Amino acid sequence: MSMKVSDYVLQRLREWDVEHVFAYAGDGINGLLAAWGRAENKPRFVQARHEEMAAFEAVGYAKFSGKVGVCAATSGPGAIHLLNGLYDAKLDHVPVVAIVGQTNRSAMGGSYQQEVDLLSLYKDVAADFCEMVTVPEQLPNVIDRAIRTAYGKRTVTAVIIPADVQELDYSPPTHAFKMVPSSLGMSSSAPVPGEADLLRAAEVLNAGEKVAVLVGQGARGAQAEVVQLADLLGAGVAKALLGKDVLSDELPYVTGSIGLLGTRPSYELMQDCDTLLVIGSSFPYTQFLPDFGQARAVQIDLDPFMVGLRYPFEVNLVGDAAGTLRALLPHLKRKKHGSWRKTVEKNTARWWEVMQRRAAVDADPINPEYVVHALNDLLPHDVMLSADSGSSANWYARHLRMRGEMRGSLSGTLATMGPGVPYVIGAKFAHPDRPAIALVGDGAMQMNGMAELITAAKYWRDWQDRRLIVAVLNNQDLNQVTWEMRAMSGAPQFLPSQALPDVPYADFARSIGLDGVRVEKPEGVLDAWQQALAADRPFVIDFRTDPAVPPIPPHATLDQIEAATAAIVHGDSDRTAMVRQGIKAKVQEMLPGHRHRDDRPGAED
Ligand SMILES: Cc1ncc(C[n+]2csc(CCOP(=O)(O)OP(=O)(O)O)c2C)c(N)n1
Ligand SMILES: [Mg+2]
Repeated sequence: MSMKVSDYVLQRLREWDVEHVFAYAGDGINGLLAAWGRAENKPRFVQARHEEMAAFEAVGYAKFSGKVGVCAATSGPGAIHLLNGLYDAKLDHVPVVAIVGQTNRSAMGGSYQQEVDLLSLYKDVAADFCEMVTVPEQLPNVIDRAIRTAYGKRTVTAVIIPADVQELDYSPPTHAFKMVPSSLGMSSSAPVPGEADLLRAAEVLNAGEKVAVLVGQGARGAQAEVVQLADLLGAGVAKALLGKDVLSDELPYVTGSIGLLGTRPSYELMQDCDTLLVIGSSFPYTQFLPDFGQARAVQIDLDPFMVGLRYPFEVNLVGDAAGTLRALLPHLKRKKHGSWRKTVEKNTARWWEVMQRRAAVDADPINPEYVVHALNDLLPHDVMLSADSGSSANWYARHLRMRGEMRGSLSGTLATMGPGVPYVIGAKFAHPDRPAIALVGDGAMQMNGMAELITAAKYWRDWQDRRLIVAVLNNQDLNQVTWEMRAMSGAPQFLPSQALPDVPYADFARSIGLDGVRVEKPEGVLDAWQQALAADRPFVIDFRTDPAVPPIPPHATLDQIEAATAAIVHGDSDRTAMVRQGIKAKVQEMLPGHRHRDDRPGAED
């Protein structure tokens, strides 16, 4: 039997070591589905509930494995559904390849059923490589370039294959005019900037006395070098959200997350430094970086497209983080660890005490900060964590202390709701021997998480470590947005848009063969985590949490506090609880150990 185009596509994916394709069926890819049958399901077809989830699973797989994530969907609606997940990959710089079907070539241009102009639709999300295969000889080139480009540019690429082309007999490109041969694989590459640029960077870093470092996901793999540099320069190190797992929070000079969801010591580090080194981060919020003119700054980034923005850097080094730091370190002069380092460490230690106390504040019924904080002592050293967009991202960013080989991620740049559960499913396919925990709001759970529990129920028996824990922060509110409305526009909570129905998430889990509990009192929190961590299958914990616990930003300004007050005056449905909780949380920051309250204007804490 001759090999069809669809057989060859799967063969080429196997040759690239692609082990899973997160996908959903449809007649635009029927040819591929039949080929999967002939190929004994290699690479493995992982069936999501929805194409957006398939894309998120591919993103989660890529984020936690470092390998390319591959997803597939049918033409028209399937391809459209993939988009949000693909944008998540694009914005977080994760390599993902989408393979999508299209109507037959004979129907193109005929306003045919499910005919959507996919080349135009995918033009932006797969801007670096988006091709339609119309004759067999375009393969393997189109697949090879899609994978190489996704890896090389850490982005999304797309391959569109019309249904009838999938059914054609495969014939390779020949040694002839207008044929494009292709070959497999590519080496890793770790570019290092030239000596002159390294010396310019060293001059800036040596001249300063108060060095702040910001690391992002691009610094993964450069831990040892970052620690060495921080030691040499007596620096403090803050972490962008996607780089939260790059450096251990057990290091006393690591100030934790930065930004709106960040920590106070990271905020202070940037406010007070005279020198800034950014490594592998495109953290977008300039207002959380030092004032212009306050600090001399150097950036290290692998991607020339991503350097030189976010801050007026004096030196933009384009290079691999570890390699560049190794070349830079010999040019750096050791600084005494004076009052700067001590202040950073003191601020950080104080922050963790505040977190402890905030978590201990009573709430009605459960303080969500306690739910997340309590995990710190229980987390397995090799856990894979995800947080959804919503208030859980705050608690993930602020409360969880990374250590050991822990990994964690969320939708950093698109900040989309919905990836929490599919990310950990993707992560489990990358590392079936590691436990995974997703922190998910009830809104995100209703949007995507519940459906994707069905996917977990379908596959958990294949995982050596069967622990996939979904913790739902059931506050019956789209809480993050409720707080944003209060803080930014002084609007009271608008119940028709914000209130969510209560759903028995744990019962639902049990009804599909998983396990779970509902927790309604703080006394049950630790038990529930322990039960979930000892479970022999995926486990859902439905934590009834208080929507009145405020995610106070590290830089909360008087304006925002006033706006929140206005909301209360205008009548907020849950204002009594909200005010009570807000005041209690503020009091924690003023307890002993808070002698050094910031008195700079606009730096209200
Ligand atoms: C797809 C998408 N829709 C809407 C938003 C805006 N948004 C951000 S957080 C949030 C609320 C999330 O609510 P929930 O999941 O219940 O978490 P909570 O904040 O209540 O803990 C919303 C609506 C978004 N980021 N992404
Ligand atoms: Mg909620």
